[in-house]
Amino acid sequence: MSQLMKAMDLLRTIFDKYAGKEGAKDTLTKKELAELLRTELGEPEPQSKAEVDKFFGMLDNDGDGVISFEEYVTFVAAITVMLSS
Ligand SMILES: [Ca+2]
Repeated sequence: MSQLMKAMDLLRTIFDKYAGKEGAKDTLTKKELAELLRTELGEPEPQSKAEVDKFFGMLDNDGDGVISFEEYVTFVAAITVMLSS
């Protein structure tokens, strides 16, 4: 497997790990997103509700109240560009 394939596989694995915690298994709820941010990005705890709402609003492009895999990948790509520039 190429490094890029491995990276994409890892992104999917992390998404599935949190998306499977409650509700639909292929989307992230606000609670699941908060947990992902805290655990995987080392966000300090506790995050304020306003911070989580802000992140959630940035990710939820179609405004359906949950984060799809596509929305999550878009977010990860944006973070990557931010961190490397
Ligand atoms: Ca959405």
